[in-house]
Amino acid sequence: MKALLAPFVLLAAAPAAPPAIHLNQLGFLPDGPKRAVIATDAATALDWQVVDAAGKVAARGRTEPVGDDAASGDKVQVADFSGLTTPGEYRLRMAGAENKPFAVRAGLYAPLAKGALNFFYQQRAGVPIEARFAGGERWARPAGHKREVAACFKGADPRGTVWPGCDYTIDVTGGWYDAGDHGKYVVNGGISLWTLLNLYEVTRAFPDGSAALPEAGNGVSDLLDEARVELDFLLRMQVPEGTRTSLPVGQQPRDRALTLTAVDAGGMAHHKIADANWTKLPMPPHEDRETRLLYPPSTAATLNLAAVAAQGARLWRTIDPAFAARSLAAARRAFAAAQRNPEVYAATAFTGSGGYGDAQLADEFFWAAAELYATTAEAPYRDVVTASPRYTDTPVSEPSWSDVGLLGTVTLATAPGIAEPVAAHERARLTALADRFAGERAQTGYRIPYATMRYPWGSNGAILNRGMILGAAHKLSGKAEYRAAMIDTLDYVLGRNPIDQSYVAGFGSRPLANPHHRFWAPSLDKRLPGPPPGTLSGGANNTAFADEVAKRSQGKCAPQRCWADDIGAYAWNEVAINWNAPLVWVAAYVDQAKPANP
Ligand code: 9MR
Repeated sequence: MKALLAPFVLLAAAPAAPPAIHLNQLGFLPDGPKRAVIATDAATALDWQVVDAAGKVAARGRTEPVGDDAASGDKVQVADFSGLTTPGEYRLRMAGAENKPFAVRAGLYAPLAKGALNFFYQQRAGVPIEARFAGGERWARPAGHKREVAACFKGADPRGTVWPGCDYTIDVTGGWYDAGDHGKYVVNGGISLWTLLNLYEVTRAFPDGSAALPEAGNGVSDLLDEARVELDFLLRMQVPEGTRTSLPVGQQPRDRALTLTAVDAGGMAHHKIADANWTKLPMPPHEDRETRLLYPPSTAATLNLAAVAAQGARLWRTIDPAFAARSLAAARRAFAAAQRNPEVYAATAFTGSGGYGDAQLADEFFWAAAELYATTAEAPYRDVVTASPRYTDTPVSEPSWSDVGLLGTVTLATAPGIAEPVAAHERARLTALADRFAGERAQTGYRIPYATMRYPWGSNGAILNRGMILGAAHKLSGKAEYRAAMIDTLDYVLGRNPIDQSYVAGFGSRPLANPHHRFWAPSLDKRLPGPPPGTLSGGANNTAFADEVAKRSQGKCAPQRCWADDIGAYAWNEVAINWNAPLVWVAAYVDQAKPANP
């Protein structure tokens, strides 16, 4: 008996792996939900305690077992301590595990929102980045691409299409660099700018003087000041009136030279201004000596310009009427140019920059028409909206740079002055989508409104864009559930994920440190700074193992684990304006919103 029992006792006594506690490393709002997700092999519920800074137990309870979660590869349980509302600094303890301290505090998200907005200042092209606005000397740098007067790509591209070039140059100085590269893309500038402008429309966040910007104190909202940097640039990207050039019309095979047709391209927008060849890392923007070229106009870029220029026109109408009028005129011209050239798909064979190619433009037409309608109340724009297939479909996913119809929906549902049948129609579609997202949480182990096994490039941006949709729905209804589900998106990016990672630099106990960026690159050159606080990583991606770091994990990582804090991991760990923008939106909205009160 003794002999049999001994090994059994040994086995039972072998220490089980302690549970891994994952929670928002920044902390929780006193009146917000508070949940940790626990990865553990334990078969039964675990007792937990929340202890305060003095070691006193402030809350206790038992976890709720959830089970195996395919997106993380974890077996998970949930500890819910939402009942803890007293501000303080706490730790969560259970079964021999304890996490780093987190806060319960009102105003928790104000610094995050401010940092996330400052990312856009730091990405500005054409102006020096000053220590006093950038958070310190280490982030200061001379102006990059200080005077950018560019010519058009001319000659054969790598797939043999021979482009005519153009007989003009354009001064396209300014705007924001897209990401870790120095391209400035109209598609992607559009959704990013829209997101900041929409945050202004919905919340009036960042009044004058509240952000760290050269323009703070000028009497205009700091959010509008930052947004105008990009809108000024996008307006410059418009093709001069009367320009005839040859462009690819219609869907064409992408593996050979495109057939070009002569068209009137006046009023269209160049797709991008970017380096002719990829530059190596690191590469502070002011040291970039690569040739910069304007790439051919596309219908998608043209509609991005139309949408945000129209949106800007209504927001600056009383603040700067001349600018608003110029913006609206540009939007009208762009929309007309897109109607004249509805099928010029972006050419993507060029080297040196990202493609942002998109074969579906119904959503861009819908979005641009929606913004023009919201600004002008004119029937022809309204008719384009209501005749669009994007008006009657049932949205099931979040907006993205290639799928922008929902941006129009948010505008039509929330902006003043929209005719009631249209506004009501779009409110219903928006809240149905928010309900769907909120409901998806129950299908996920980490309790996020994002139930999928396919994490795309920039999944953190996708998840936060769901947060933005939930926020717009909360603004309309005041439903506490929408705010709670938005907070779930912040909880995820700030550490409630299987790899215990805060994907945001400067926030949380394990923050982002080594994004794919040409200036924030200390792992390549110790003299260069790390990412400034508020910079968001693209996040887990199990759908495109494009870089060398990612390739090593192909077929080996659960979706939420396909990520590394490595500068070489550009498919996982790049930063981008379209991902940081919804972080600003969600953090600023949650900072303002009361649980059941829009
Ligand atoms: O965000 C873009 C993603 O959806 C695409 O799959 C990917 C590959 O084409 O490109 C991403 O955008 C990159 C852009 O092309 C260039 N600047 C950096 C962007 C973020 O990685």
